[in-house]
Amino acid sequence: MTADLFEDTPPERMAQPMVPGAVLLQGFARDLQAALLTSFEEVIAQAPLRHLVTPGGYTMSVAMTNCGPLGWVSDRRGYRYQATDPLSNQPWPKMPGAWRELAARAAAAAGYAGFKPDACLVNSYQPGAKLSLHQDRDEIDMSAPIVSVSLGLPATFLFGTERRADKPQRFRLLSGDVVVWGGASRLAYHGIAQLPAGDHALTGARRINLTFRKAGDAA
Ligand code: MD6
Ligand code: FE
Repeated sequence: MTADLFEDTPPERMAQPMVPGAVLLQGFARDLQAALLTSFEEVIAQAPLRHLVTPGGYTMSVAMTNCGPLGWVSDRRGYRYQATDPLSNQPWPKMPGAWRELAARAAAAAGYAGFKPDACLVNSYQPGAKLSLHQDRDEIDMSAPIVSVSLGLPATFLFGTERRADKPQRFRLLSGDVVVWGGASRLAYHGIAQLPAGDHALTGARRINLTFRKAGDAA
């Protein structure tokens, strides 16, 4: 992390604890937004965004794809990580080096040194899309955090506890914000409230989210 990245960000806005183990790094990726979106276009040209079906038979309103050695997929058989894109049976696109480095820097800034993601789930929300409360528990190594980068339209992140019934806290995520999440909060229920209509200078009527994970057991 370099000091000049935050020249115009007051220190108290830099790293906000959300709950124990989870930190909101406001504007951490601000200077990288345009470059991230360029490589986003390259990733989705190789592995198109698609609306996955849940094991229960619902089509997700969020469009998803992946890059990196492993990708998260859902179908009638369940949720899992796999090395190939089921649409092409080819490996997922390479994780851009600048993405991996951003994720590692953000994790370190939040107290999780040595984060080496092997999966990046790419989510695209159009107005009206939402992500219901869920736990991220398909990863093998729960000691690694998850790093989540928001781009484009603002969204409300719902952040609960390990009990689904507990009322979630709400956090507003803006383009360039990074959430790092692990430790005691690693299995907290979370989701994204229905995305309001809007138009963003960089993404138009869309919110893009990149979540970096250590999903597999390879070093
Ligand atoms: C999103 N994010 O922000 C969805 N999961 O679009 C997630 O589901 C998520 O942001 C685990 C950790 C951070 C996240
Ligand atoms: Fe999640």
